[in-house]
Amino acid sequence: MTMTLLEQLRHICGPANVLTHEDPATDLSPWEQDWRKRVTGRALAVVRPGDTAQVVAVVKTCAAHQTPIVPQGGNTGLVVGGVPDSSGTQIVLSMTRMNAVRAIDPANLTITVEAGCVLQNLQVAADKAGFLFPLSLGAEGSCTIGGNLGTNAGGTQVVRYGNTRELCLGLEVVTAQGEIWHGLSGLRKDNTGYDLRNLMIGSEGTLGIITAATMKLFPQPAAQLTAWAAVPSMEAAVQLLGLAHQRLGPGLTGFEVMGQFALSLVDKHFPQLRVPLWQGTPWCVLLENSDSESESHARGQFESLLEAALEQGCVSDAVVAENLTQAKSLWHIRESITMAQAQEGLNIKHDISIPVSRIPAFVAETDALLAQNVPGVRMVDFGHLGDGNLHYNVQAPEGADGSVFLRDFEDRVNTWVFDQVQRFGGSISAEHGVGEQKVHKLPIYKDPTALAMMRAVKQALDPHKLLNPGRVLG
Ligand code: FAD
Ligand code: 2HG
Ligand code: ZN
Repeated sequence: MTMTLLEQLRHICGPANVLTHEDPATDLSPWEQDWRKRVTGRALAVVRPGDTAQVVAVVKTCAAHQTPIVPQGGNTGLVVGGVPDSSGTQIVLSMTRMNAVRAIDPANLTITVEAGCVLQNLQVAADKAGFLFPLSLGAEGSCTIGGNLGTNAGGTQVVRYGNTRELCLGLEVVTAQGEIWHGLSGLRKDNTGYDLRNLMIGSEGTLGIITAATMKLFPQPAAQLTAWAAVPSMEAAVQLLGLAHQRLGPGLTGFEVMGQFALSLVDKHFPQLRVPLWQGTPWCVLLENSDSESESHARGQFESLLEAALEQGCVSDAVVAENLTQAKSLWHIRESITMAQAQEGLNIKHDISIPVSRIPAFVAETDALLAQNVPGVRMVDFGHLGDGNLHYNVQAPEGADGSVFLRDFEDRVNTWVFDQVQRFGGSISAEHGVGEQKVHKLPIYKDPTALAMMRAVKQALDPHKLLNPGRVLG
């Protein structure tokens, strides 16, 4: 007697790890709905493998049944890349049971973890071993390292440590054919052909399933100080960034910009967070100085940087956190902008990068363009200015019906913004990825030869479009 697909999947992962709509009491929405609640798909099943061998067996079984697989980690992605479509024919491959720390190699400065390991747990494991794992983002309490690698996530430490790609030394991957690529080398140098690791990173689950990764560790800094500065313009923020690079060198580990309206939303929705200095200034900047010497050295450097900035007029006021608790509160304000914006209502998100030098002109021109075309539009601008990465988000006018605003304006606003990004030599995704959301925009804004090469790679590695179909390349 031949087993059905679901019977086979239950045989591989155990009945408790194959969730379906057959049981009306089972709520699959945590896996079917994206974080922003913009899309709710319907999965044939949510399958939760416990080890790499089970992933192999699931992939082979799905391939035999021509059943598409949507890899999923913490489901915090912001571009609709990790949820199933509405057909009811795709399985969600939830990696969260595969969350072990496999090994720490202190001499090699590496940690090897399974893909479903929650980022915060990875940070804690590194910390307990006396090291720093610097990847840091607002969703770190629930996103997974597999998802971070899948999207090549950025976050708030990129200015010093790079994005997830730069933190990764090796991968274990299950291919669309159900083979295992044992690539957990931990090598810092390996010139034996094409760079498959970097091809997999940022492929958003369309080229292979990452089951484990070897990541870089760093020495813990002796001191970490945080400052919050009011700046009179975006030009001034860029000037401050230059000064911070000059004065702090590799000590500059964070440089975030936040627009006044973005901070007003945090103040409105989370008044207990007590946002400093935002009322009298168009922009605030959050800076972090990590020092390998001592706290007093770091404080001295910070004070002289801020004095110079005040003298030059690129800072109008500033506070330096007195202790770790204050520093954490300042970072918490920054990380609360996404939630505050969600509480304010439906919005259009942009995750763009532009050469830092051109950001002031980009913002001035694009703000004017949007204000002219969408009367009353409210800009929620913030992000990783140190990396030239802005979350140039657009909120509906005050009192407007959010869904009507999206219906009438989302596509046009995207086009206005992306055309500007192209004109300024930027990218339409700096860190969140393409997912389903920007799939129709990629052919417009990506170099055609690059796109053709990407299609050839997809065809070679996943000819039957088993892995996350409809994402990245459509
Ligand atoms: P998911 O959302 O589950 O999946 C994301 C993509 O990766 C999907 O395409 C999925 O198919 C693929 N994928 C997941 N696991 C695997 C795997 N094991 N193998 C192959 N493919 C896989 N992003 C940033 O870059 N910087 C930020 O500062 C940032 N801040 C955020 C703050 C908040 C409050 C929220 C909600 C999100 C934020 N994000 C940020 C976006 C998101 O958290 C990141 O993209 C994160 O890397 C996604 O991880 P995840 O485990 O939730 O992945
Ligand atoms: C951040 O930097 C994230 O906080 C989310 O990338 C950005 O909410 C956003 O648009
Ligand atoms: Zn970001």
